[in-house]
Amino acid sequence: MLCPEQGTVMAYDLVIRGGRVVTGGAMVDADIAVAQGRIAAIGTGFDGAEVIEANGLLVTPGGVDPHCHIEQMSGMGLMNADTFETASRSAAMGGTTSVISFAAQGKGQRLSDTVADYAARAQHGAAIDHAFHISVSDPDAPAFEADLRALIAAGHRSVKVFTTYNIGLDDAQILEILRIAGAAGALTCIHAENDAIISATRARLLAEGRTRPLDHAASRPRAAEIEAIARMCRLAEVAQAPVMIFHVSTAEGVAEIAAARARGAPIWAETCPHYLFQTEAVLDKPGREGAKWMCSPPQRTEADQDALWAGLAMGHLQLVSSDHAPYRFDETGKFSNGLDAPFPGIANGMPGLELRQPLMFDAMVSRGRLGLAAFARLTAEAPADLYGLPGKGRIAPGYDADLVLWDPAHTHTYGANDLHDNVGYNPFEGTTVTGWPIATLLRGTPVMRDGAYLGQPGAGQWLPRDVIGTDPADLTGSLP
Ligand code: DUC
Ligand code: ZN
Ligand code: ZN
Repeated sequence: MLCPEQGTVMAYDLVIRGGRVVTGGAMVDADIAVAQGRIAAIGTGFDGAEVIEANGLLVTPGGVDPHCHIEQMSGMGLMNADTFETASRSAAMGGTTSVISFAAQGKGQRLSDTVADYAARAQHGAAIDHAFHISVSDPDAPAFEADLRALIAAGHRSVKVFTTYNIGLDDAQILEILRIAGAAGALTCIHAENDAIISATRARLLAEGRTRPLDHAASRPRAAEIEAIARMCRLAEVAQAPVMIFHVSTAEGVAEIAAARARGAPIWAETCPHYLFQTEAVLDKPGREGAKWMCSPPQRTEADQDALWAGLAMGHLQLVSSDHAPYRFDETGKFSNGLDAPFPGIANGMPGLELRQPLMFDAMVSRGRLGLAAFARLTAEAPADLYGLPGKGRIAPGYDADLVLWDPAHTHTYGANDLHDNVGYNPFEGTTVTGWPIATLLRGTPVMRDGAYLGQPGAGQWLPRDVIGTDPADLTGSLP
């Protein structure tokens, strides 16, 4: 860095020296120079006030997890196990530096109050950078449209709606939200499952005495997802508003999205590690154990896993989020309706914030499925691009120095309770991954180093976001 007054060469604040760096879709052996929390240069021969030696390590952009539930009240009225403080710890330990979580509207609540409430929680506790999806449960709340427009204009550029659960909206309500959000430059994210199919199937199963966690999977037939995805794609087309389909689990769901995108519909979509790496078999455990893996939609089959991977490779799906939804395996979480509650009373979701990056690194980099550049694109660049996060998701001059240093040879077998969230179990217990994050830097400051958490509650920043459009160029993106 040149000091303007003296014309002398100054040291950068930090240099990451000698790593193999993923930048511009390629891998280069280079140093990264950091000044004032941003990447200043990529090259060789830099001088740094502080130097981190990265010989033999891979350097990837800090993970951007675009779908996690943190310190959130669920539709069942249950608080997540994680606060922003504990979720930040878990994220940093797993190589994630930015999250988009939810500001979840209560019935009758003004959206401005909802977002202020969640922003205060995050401001107090978050040690990593964050943004919010505005999760809508009541479009009839006071000042709804004015508040939504104002929040979007202020940089909250995504809205979340459900087609099911007790907070599901009907098609007319979703169309109206698409109209408002699309015109204001926000993306609408949709949990797409057909409510009538689920209600009828659940009622039949319960009448037959089928109440186990495994029966949860049967209660949410794949047709429920397929039908709702197809319908939401059509609504997006009619409204000409951009839509993100959350947590796609079925081959047919991928096909519906591919067909809609081929028609030019402004549709993007994500899947999650539990759909890529697990099947319905995880629910088939003695007693209530299967509740640990209960999520919606449920895990499916190996054929679906293959279709999801193919969908990622071909660009029909653009993102892999964790859908981190943390509930403890006790009366405070999964069993808040009692230890013997039938499956509809058991909280949905599992922890994944800390697992997403290592699981994807192992599959994509160590095992070679799609490769390192695609890993960086899927886990950081694409979520930053699609959700309008300027300065995030890339290792390039001018971007935030959000970096992960990986030891590609380190193997780790997950234990029963080795995550750093507040959940108390690991749904990937027994899985061995190759490739391990040994340092995570947020804006040039280590938040994890050699397995030690270094984050500071409150140091995370809220990320105002750019306008989200329906540019067809953004809809083509197959992986590098
Ligand atoms: N499904 C959701 O839709 N949200 C959170 C967790 C889950 O399993
Ligand atoms: Zn969902
Ligand atoms: Zn979710």
